[in-house]
Amino acid sequence: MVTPTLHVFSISHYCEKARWALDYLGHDYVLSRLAPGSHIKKAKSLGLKRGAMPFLELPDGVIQGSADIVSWAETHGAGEAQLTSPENREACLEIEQRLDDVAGIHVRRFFYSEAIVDHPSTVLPIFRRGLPWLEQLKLSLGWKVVCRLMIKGMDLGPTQRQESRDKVEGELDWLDGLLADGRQYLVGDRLTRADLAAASLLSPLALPDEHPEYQHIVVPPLAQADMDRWAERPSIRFAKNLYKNARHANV
Ligand SMILES: N[C@@H](CCC(=O)N[C@@H](CS)C(=O)NCC(=O)O)C(=O)O
Repeated sequence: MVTPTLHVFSISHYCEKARWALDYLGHDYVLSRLAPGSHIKKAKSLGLKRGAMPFLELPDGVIQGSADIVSWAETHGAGEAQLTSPENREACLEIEQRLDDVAGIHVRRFFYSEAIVDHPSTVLPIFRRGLPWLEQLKLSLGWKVVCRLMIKGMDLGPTQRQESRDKVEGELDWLDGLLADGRQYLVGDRLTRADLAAASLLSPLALPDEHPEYQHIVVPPLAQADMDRWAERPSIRFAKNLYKNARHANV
């Protein structure tokens, strides 16, 4: 049997969600870190219309998008572990979808609106992490262009930073509200994909020690000040705890 390949950007929290699900459910897979630009070529070579990462290359096709990869990981699980039950699946998917559509997008825009716009050289090392040396070289030479495309593609800037910061705060309020009754997991009494989604998509704010890629990430000063303010919020503590208890890094 051919081992699946998970194609990722090292920095991407959506990629981390898919990777965590594969790890948690005991899948054997090859991790392929790609550089921005090369990811589009790879996606096209696999017959995908868009480059959006992550995608999982299988012997008989390709699955794009973290939620669909988590679903594949669930139905093809190697062991006993599960990330939903028939009873809670709908509730988990609803929470995950909201996290994907709001927190995921605005955490990223909040971070990049400062990091890529004002401190682009600090972001290059994490994108270069684990790439073959020739890819590292090409990425370093093309970094200015990549940053320009990211600024345009994700609509980054100081006003946008503030807008996304407000959205992030709103989503932290929502999660804090869910956690206010002292529950250990977002849905039911066992870890589910809703928890994985929350923890991975908040990981750029929580920076858990167990994150497989963020050990040397550089946080720009405005983001750091917000993250210091948010550090004791239940949602951020929840993300950190989940990493500590359920993320066994596969670096
Ligand atoms: N909802 C999607 C979001 C995927 C996404 O936005 N991926 C970004 C990286 S964080 C990407 O690959 N952007 C580059 C592109 O689309 O070409 C998922 O959960 O996988």
